[in-house]
Amino acid sequence: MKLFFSTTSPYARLVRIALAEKGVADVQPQLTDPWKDAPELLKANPSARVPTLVLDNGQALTESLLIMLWLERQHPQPTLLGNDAPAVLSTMGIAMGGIDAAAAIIIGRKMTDASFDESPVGLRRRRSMVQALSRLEAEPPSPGASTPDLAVICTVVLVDYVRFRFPSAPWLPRTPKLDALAAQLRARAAFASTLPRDMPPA
Ligand SMILES: N[C@@H](CCC(=O)N[C@@H](CS)C(=O)NCC(=O)O)C(=O)O
Repeated sequence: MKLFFSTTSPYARLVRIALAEKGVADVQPQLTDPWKDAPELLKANPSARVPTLVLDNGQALTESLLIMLWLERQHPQPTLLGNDAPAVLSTMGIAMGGIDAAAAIIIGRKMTDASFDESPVGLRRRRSMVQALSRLEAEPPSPGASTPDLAVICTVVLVDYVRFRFPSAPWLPRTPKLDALAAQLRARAAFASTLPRDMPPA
């Protein structure tokens, strides 16, 4: 299998962590800047977005949540749904909303410039981030003793992405519990090896 990913994408990081936590090793990582429209990525994914996972039979899976759905079906153990799947998915949805909002601001800046942040839509996305982080800080998901579930994975991906993209934003809430959770999970190779960083120069 081949996984198109970038080092900045929180969506690609979700999939990379999920693959690693499930011990799926037969994946060739293909570092790709989706904004450069690499022909191979465009062929596999008409939206030219990462993550895109091309299976051994040539079928391409796109969209992080769909890739993780396939992964959970294909490799049920260890499960990423924890002991209480609806609770895990509910918390995951909050974190995913925060990731979508943060990514929307970064993409919005590409459409206009930093003024996007304080446009009506930009402010709405900020509010989504603030609300998601505040809700998660009030009830942080518990990492438990074994494989972290999708609520934990998604929350940590959100927190690390926010710190990466919005390092000193004064409008963000303080989230000491979430920061501690992210720091704790960094002890796991799946998390440490995928921390967001700028893409290397082409
Ligand atoms: N809903 C998609 C979002 C994927 C996405 O937006 N990826 C970004 C990188 S963070 C991308 O490839 N952007 C290129 C583009 O939008 O043209 C998912 O969950 O996988």
